[in-house]
Amino acid sequence: MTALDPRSAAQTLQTHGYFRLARWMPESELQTWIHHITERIDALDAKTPPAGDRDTMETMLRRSARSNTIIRELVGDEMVVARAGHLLWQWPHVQRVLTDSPIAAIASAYLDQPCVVTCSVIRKAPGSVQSYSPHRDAFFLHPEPEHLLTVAIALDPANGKSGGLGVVPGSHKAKTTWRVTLRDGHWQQTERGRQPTVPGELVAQDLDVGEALLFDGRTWHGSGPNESARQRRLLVTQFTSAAASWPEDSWIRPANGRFPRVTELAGLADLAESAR
Ligand SMILES: O=C(O)CCC(=O)C(=O)O
Repeated sequence: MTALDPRSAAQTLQTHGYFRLARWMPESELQTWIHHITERIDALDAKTPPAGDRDTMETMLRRSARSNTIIRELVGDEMVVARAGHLLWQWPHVQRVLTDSPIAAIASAYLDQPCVVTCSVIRKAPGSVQSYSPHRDAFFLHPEPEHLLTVAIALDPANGKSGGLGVVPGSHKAKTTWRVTLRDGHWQQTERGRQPTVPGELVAQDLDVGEALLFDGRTWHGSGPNESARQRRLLVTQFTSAAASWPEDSWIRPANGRFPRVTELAGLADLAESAR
């Protein structure tokens, strides 16, 4: 395997808007790593009460912005895990990959002092109709300047059949002139700009277990339902730079005025874990 050059990966991100990262963990380590995350999601699922009658996407997302929780969806006649998050960087196994891996190196080459905004597992159970029409993450997350990097690590095969990701290459270059905020139970358009149309075709980025897709927060991407017999889980993390400022109406806000730098996560994760 050729050694990764983080600066060249960052250059590819700058030019094309995305970068595919080959599996870097040895197979046995990868399986153990995924096993730990699976156990933690199962435990979180077991202790998370069902959504109440008054729950809306807004209340569920806001809760998951303050503490790790589970968002479920109906598949067949069963409520199953659709998302666990959004602070999974508190989990030691996740945190290790965000602080000490090629991902950490590329994030540091792409952003000035990367900070973690959100970290969650997005799960599509077999038969899940959960799909994401083409969008930019910068529609939902509004740092100024638009310093945003999304990293999706495949915990299962993520491909056209299982609801894997596609991107529109080169679509990151235009500034984001349309935004939505979470208000009154829904994502609502802000005053800024007109709703844009997708600027090209999605190109499928099939990922095998342990591979990752990194893309700029302005890169258009999307995914379809899971028509395979296996679950599809992506560990999705959004990074910003320490220099970016965040609006007051951001649906996810840092606890102490700014998002934690990657270099600070270890101490914070210890605190979060010992408080459990
Ligand atoms: O999990 C997926 O397939 C896509 C998720 C996504 O695009 C998002 O959360 O912005």
